[in-house]
Amino acid sequence: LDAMSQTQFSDKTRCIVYGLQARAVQGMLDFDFMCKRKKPSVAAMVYPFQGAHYSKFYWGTEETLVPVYPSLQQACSKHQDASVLVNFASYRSVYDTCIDAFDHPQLRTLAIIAEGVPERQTREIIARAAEKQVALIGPATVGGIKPGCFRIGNTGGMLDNIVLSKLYRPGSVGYVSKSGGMSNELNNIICKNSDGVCEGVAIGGDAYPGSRFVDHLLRYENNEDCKILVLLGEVGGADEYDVCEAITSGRITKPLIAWCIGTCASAFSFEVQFGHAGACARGRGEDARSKNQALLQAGAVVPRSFAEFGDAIKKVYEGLVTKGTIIPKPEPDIPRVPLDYTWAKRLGMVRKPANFISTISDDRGEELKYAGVPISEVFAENLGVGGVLCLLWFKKRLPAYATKFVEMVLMVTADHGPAVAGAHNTIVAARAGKDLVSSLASGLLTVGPRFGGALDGAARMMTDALDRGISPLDFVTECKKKNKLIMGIGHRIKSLENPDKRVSIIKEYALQHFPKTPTLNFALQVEQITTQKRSNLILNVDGCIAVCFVDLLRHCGAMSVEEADELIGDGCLNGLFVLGRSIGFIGHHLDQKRLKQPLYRHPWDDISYISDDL
Ligand code: Q5B
Repeated sequence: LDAMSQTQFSDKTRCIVYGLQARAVQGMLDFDFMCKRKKPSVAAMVYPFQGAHYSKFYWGTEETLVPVYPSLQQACSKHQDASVLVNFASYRSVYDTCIDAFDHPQLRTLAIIAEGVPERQTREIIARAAEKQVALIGPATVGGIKPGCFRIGNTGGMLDNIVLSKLYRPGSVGYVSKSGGMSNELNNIICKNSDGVCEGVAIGGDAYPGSRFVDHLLRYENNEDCKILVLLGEVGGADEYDVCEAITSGRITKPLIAWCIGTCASAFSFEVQFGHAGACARGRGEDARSKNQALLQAGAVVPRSFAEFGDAIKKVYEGLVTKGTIIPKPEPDIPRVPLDYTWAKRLGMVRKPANFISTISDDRGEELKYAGVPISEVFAENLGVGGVLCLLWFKKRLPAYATKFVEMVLMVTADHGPAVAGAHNTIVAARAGKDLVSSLASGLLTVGPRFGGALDGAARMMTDALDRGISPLDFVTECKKKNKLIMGIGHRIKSLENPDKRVSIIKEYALQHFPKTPTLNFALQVEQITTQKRSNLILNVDGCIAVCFVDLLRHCGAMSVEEADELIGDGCLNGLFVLGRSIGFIGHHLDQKRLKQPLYRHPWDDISYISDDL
């Protein structure tokens, strides 16, 4: 009782918040700002799962940093002006954190928000708090609010509610309730029927609250700014009788308007358990009707029903104004606190152009979607990697022969041994101790016009010649005249004598399954001409995939020729090689790591050191 009676929140009260409760902390800071506090009420936060760091919050329109510490010990030693702990620890860890808090004498009040705290633990916490003279609010509570001074956590609700209930400036009514939800209702009722709230606390709905109605009412009795007391009790427990005793013994002298919720319980033929753990009449006199009767007899103002609660407050308030006990103060300007953008947007008050537009996937709803297709449907319809690629790259569902072709491309391009440029670089990077992503990136950065990156160029050159209607021979001659290599033609090791099996696989599938293959046919005629010059000037794997893909996109029926050409122009064909070969590069990286290969150094005898007079 002593500890509780010493508790007086002021506009200098500072607290430590246990838990990374960013929304609650922002709400407290917004309240502080509205009340024109000089300093934010939250001195620090405690979060044991990360090292010390800062968390960013708004202070009005500006931004401010609140330090976060891994332990209460550190938070307390750095912020010795903090006297309140707002404990958001869950019911699992709340006991340990409270016991820890009792070792820090600077913490004079603990607000315990967690619901479902085991009753045995709550009773131990209460006993330890009494021993250490620490005031408790909760458990299972939203907390409390002292307009103009201090707000515990989310008490009072959203900012618009704070404004509507005028909680940014003090009134003359002190209330205590069990329920956090009903405390919001009280804020509203009191605001409408008097000059507003002086202080309000929700003690929580558990059977063993850390502080009781009478503790807070006695505090309000001793607070000269508080002229009217309000009690909202409920069915269950006998704490209201302590209040009756305090009135009859003269410890409470200020007018008290009281009501116990749950009078409807008598309409049931059995004991009714209301929402709170403690809200069940377990013995005689614990029902709401008996308690209302006792409060009335003790001298409290008890209306006939909850519907008349506001009228009762108004009557008492007006009486005190007439007597001159309360002198209504002029209303200050309604403080403006900038609305958070997300909230304002939800209310339809603001809009802004987005910096990004994205149309291929959406993770916001219940289920991830690829181009509008829910992921469950992707699996139900067995779309496979090929189908997923078509959704994400082309935003189209392509026919089964096409998605199979995509998968074939990924398979044939997956690797071509350790000697090719990209695999070599991957291996060298892996052996230099680099991580997987770096080795992969090193390999991928070699993909270009000579190695693996000739697909886009091949598609462009062949379709351009085909669309212009020139013959394969004229095309080859034209390129020769312009000294231009034909992209997709030629290979370092593959030739007519040493044919590339990958090319035959791709080519044969396309000829067999595609509706039309004009670009492939054109490229094959070009190959006949170039191989006459040198047998390695074959249609290579890049070239073959490229021309087949042009035919696929242009003639699969899912898009127009223009759409297909635009996709190809945007580089999707080289993307196929990059994607496929990433499989191999990752394999080479893992292979080198598995083999514990040392740093690679190129041998001197494999480098021609040529004198500088060149
Ligand atoms: N000549 C690929 O050249 C290579 C000609 C040509 C007309 C051409 C070359 C080339 C275009 C790019 C291309 C993809 C550099 C290749 C790939 C993936 C890979 C790789 C792997 C894998 C090979 C000798 C004579 C010269 C040239 C003429 C050559 N290419 N004429 N059009 N395209 N191709 N790249 O053998 O008169 O004697 O001066 O750049 O499609 O990267 O496995 O290794 O899976 O990893 O070094 O398959 O063809 O021949 O340059 O000495 O030229 O042929 O003008 O004529 P070579 P060069 P001339 S697939």
